[in-house]
Amino acid sequence: DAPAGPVAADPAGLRALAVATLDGNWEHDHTVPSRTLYPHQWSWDSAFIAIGWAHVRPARAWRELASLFRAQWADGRVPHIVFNPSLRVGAYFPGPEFWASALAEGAPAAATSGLIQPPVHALAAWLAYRRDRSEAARAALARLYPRLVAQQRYLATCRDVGGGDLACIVHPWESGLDNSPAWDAPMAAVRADAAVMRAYRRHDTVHADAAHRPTDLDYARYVAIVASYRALRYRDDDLADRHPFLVECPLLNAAMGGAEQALARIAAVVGADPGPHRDRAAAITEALVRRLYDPTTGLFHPRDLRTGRLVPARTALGLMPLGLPDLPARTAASVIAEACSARFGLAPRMERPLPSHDRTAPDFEPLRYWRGPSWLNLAWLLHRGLRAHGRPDLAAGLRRSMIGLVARSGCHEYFHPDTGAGLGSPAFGWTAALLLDVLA
Ligand code: 9YW
Repeated sequence: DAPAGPVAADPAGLRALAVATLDGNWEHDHTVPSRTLYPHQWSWDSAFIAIGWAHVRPARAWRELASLFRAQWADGRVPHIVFNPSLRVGAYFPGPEFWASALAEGAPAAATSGLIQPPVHALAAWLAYRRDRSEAARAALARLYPRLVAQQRYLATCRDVGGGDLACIVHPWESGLDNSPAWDAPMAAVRADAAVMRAYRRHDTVHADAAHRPTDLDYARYVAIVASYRALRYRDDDLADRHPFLVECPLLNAAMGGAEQALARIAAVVGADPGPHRDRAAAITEALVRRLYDPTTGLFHPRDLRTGRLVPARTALGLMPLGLPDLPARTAASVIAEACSARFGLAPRMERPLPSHDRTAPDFEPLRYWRGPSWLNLAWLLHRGLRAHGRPDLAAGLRRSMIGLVARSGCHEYFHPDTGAGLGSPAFGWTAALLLDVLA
């Protein structure tokens, strides 16, 4: 369904479209990812969205992060969804009644999920501060700092199930890339019956084409994994002995390393010691290379802690550690070479947008969510990595491709990896926010 013409032809028009999208999704103290599909507050969406707000309404960037961290649990976890109590029951599945966070020790007053998402918030706070060095911004940053530190501590302790200085995810939703082919192998071991889903009503398939979304069997497994975690009130002790899904994800750990880099900078502003943050960033980078890099593919891969093996799928997740500036030069070079291969098609003049999965793989699906379509947050993270590793030519190509997607199709949730047509929800928060960042 090609549009009649470009949605916006020049940077000013694009900027106006992005700001209107964010304004439309603003909800008293946070921004919803999408009015239709995702009407509550999502964790990593809020971080990306704060980066966008910092360019146009900086006070909202700080409110966005502050409202999310108000829902932080006593153990430091930042929940992946914070529910808006004023929405009707059933506005989203799985809703607050499904998570039952109130039963868990240390949960906040607000109803939340019990899972996490990639910790890109310290980076967002740092980028927001770089644009807005007002006294109010410094105060907001100082209030956030201990909460960001607690978020990292949670990941580095409660979630280091493998004992190798990396955090594990206990659910595919925690990766942010729900149905990535990266999770197929670990998910296949999760016992679930598609009939489980008859007890629930999925909400996503009402607003989006079911053929673009995870399958009912995926959802049955998602529900089964949450049920296992929820049964012990989201406690993290003995996960190795009892939990059905435990995986070290390259994106989540790259974000955790990047957060320590950002915290070192924030510490210097708020009068704390940057040294321990730098040390932890170095340790996480080293652990990522040691545990998740495969020299035979030249990419990073998730490690399934239930089997001890790397997951063979080559997905865009495997490119994300490029965001770590201290990645050894040879490792960075091989990741960049893979990104430039036919699998991902990165180039100074890109013919097609960056896909979320290897285009040449038999399970590449151009329409289904994280199994092929192009997403602006992954492109944005890779764009940062390319700049950090001295490839402004490739970064410029990726930036042009990101801008071209929105110019052609608007602020969609994701895009067709061949045609660039808009897919998923229209008026999607992080697409608008990250576009504003690359346009600046
Ligand atoms: C769902 C809100 C969230 C994102 C995730 C994305 C999706 C929820 O939407 O998850 O219903 O599938 O996978 O990364 O934070 O935008």
